[in-house]
Amino acid sequence: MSTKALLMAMSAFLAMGPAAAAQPARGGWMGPGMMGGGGMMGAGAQNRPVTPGWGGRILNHTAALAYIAYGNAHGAADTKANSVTFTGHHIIINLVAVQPGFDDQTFELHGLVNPTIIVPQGAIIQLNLLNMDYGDKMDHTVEIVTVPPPYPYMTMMYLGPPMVPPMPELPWRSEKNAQAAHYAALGQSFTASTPGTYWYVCPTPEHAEKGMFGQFVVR
Ligand SMILES: [Cu+2]
Repeated sequence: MSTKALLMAMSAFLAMGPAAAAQPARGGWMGPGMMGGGGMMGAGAQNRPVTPGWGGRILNHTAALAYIAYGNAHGAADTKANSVTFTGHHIIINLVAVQPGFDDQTFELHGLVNPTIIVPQGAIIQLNLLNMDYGDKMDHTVEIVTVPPPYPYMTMMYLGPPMVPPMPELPWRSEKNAQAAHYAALGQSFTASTPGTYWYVCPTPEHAEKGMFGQFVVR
């Protein structure tokens, strides 16, 4: 399979897999007070390394690198502004949680840390997350909210109704050796219907407090 075909398969894999299907495409931003039912799994499903059957996708290291390559090949990165700007109506964002070589409690895209993500109003967004982190309490997920930073330790209590609810927590990678490890990935789809400045945030306790968030702009 060519690299391009692999990347195409990868995006379709995340976009259309059962894990994504478990997170139904949403017709627009969630309204105030609508928390969405699919966001959280039971507490027992959190804080553990990825195991088969965790409920989402599992990528090996090669597939994880292909996921990153796809993410870095879409959208226009501006290193100075620390932003990635997307155009078009169907947008796939392959966000990474703690890519090897980057600090704890960060998101990566295009090799940028917590970049401002800019999308056009009305675009259908496939927001994917790959957790490459390793270690106790290094499960991560992402939600999009209107509440600006700074965030407290118990971020989730503070954020209020999200515009895009969190996906289930993605467990940390299966083992310390990054080449041999397996990685959790999930995706969900929504429409960026209302212009404005939002934040994408990891709601795991302490993570946003430590800086795991970025701006998400719809314009
Ligand atoms: Cu996190």
